Amino acid sequence: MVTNSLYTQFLDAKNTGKKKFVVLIDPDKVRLGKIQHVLEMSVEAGVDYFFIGGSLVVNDMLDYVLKSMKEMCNIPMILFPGNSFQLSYKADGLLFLSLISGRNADLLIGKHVITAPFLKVSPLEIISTGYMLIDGGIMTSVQYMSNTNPIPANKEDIALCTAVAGEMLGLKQIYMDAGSGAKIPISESMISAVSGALNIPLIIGGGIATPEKAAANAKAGADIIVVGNAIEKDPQLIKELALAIHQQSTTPKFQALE
Ligand code: 1GP
Repeated sequence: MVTNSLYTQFLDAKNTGKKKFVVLIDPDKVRLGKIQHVLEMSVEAGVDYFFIGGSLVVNDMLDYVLKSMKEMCNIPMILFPGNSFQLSYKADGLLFLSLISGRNADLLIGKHVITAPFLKVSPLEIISTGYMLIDGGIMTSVQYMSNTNPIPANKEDIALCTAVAGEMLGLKQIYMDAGSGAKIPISESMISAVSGALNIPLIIGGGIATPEKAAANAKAGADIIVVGNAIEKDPQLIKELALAIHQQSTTPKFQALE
């Protein structure tokens, strides 16, 4: 049961230095036997949220997957839609993504205009999110499907200015993503540069495959870490990833004074 709004939870976590761990579920790749195992491990490990989505969802499994997940656990489920068809009222929230690293007008504002009337009357919590693709050393599905160029991995200044512009435009959080299955995840140095300039939560994902990298990202300033691919391959990783990320939570200053 979600008590606070999801975004309030994200902001509180950022302001108190609590690091959050998100498991990404691609509804297309879900087999219900396996998902049950992933959910059990997630509950045990203290996973904070699920993101549900994929760049290209081929099967119409979304409602069914969400319904089954809800029956099995109460970790909040947030849609991370690859396109406007990936909508279900069975989730708790939706990342309303504007692809601010690209110059594809449709993904900056076009799709949003089309989906706005449906989302306005939906029970979902809509969280506006500046979505930034960073080059991950391989052509990812999201890069191909969005028809945009990612920000080069070594151009920290471009990433920083893009994220700050997103915050100034009023977007509520920034999601920097190297894309699912990225060969090279986003560098700690880029995370640190961007995080230092933002007052809103920073989500990092794409190609994170080890607890060490997840911890390093959190230490560098990521507030929320997303892992999908590595968990699909080895669900046992969930526990180690959760521990590595949560251990990077810092004690809030006011508590340290007590
Ligand atoms: C992709 O950030 C997510 O959008 C997660 O990426 O599947 O590579 O972990 P992975």
